[in-house]
Amino acid sequence: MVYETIEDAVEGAKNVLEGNWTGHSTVPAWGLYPHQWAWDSGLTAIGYAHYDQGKAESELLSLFRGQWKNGMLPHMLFSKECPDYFPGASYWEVRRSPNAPRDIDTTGCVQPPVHAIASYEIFKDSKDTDRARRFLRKIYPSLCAWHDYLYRERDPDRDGMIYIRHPWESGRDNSPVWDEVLARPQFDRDEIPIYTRTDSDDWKRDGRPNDRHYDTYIYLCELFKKADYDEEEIRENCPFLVQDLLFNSILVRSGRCLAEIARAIGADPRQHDERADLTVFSMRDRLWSDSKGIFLPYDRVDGKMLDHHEVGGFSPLYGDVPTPEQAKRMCDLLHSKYFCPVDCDDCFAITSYSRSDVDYDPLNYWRGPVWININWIIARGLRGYGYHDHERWIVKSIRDLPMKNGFRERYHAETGEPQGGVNFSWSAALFLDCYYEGLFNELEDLHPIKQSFSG
Ligand code: 2M8
Repeated sequence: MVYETIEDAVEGAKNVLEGNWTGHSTVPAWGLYPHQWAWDSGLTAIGYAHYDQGKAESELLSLFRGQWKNGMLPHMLFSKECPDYFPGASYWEVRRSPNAPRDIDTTGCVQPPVHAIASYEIFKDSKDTDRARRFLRKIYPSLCAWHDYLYRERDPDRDGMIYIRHPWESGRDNSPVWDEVLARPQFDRDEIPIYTRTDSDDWKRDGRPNDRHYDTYIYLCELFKKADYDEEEIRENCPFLVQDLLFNSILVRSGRCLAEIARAIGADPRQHDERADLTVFSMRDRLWSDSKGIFLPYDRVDGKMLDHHEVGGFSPLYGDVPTPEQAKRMCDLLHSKYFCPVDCDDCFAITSYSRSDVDYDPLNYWRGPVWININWIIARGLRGYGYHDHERWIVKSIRDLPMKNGFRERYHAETGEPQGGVNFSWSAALFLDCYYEGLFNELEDLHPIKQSFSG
């Protein structure tokens, strides 16, 4: 055990965040991730919101310094202290776009839009409501511009479902769900620049994306650069355009929070709710697979669903997208040998990919391991549908995995062994969120849930 008591672990989680604090924001983990990442910052702010409103606000406000003129919130803001990171500021050449900020270096793609959710959590958790309202007034226009960008530039069909154009935008970089789309671009090695990976020199040992996938990530970035980051041109040429479930589900939940924020500051909430309604309608109508009992992402280039049992398929619970009947079927599948160890006797929560699939790999990044942030998202979704026992099993893992192994980036899906980045911010922050929400107090009478899904 790394932490003997909950109090020690709470202290430990705060120390992790303190250690990763740069003075205005928090890095995901030193070493592997020494810059500011957009959805990491949003999730980290949710942890700070419970005990340090100043840091929570600063985390988000400092992130929005990188917002582009067209509203795009880039997936990373680069610190000048770590110039050796690849692909770093000099690689992205974002100033090819007139929209990129001049005084701060960023990437040219995005990440799941958790930021209105985080802003609203800061308001809800605040003991100083006047201050929190001032914060909301300050950040509201930036949040609106961010959502406007997504609905304007990433939803050419105007059906409320936005596309992502790079696996990095999904937050689940090397999930097997992207494999067939990543295999699509045929290019020679000399079509992309010579580069050295800084994330790993042995991807197998470190459980990172393989070299071919990394080359394809860079190939896609080259395409963005050639288009000078013009979205219309990118859309015409990009072989990776996917309506992703996690991204759109978070967008719905964020849209609802944006509506709440508008209400709290006397602005008009209607557009936010209408957009969220449209996204929900389209996802339910177009992305549900009745045969699989789960939602599936849509590949806009080939015009078909990406047929996988992948953890993103459950994220619509978080956006309140499924009907109660759909939610029931998802829940049965969630609590089956595919995603969760039988009977939850020693549950390590939801794996990132189905355990019965040939591409499942409990050691490799988004191809199997358990992630705290995804489990937190699904647990919140389950709560909304009244699946309290299922939620509690997940919360138990969010408590037990770090107490046993420390606040790590991810955990082995079957043994709970820690993997990847050490002292990882969102694992610490979301542990703190569950603690302060009192969720760890509700775990005493936890019984195995009978599986109703035979698979
Ligand atoms: C991972 O992504 C970065 C690239 O953005 C990487 O692999 O180097 C993902 O897990 C992503 O979801 C996360 O935001 C980032 C930082 O924690 O790391």
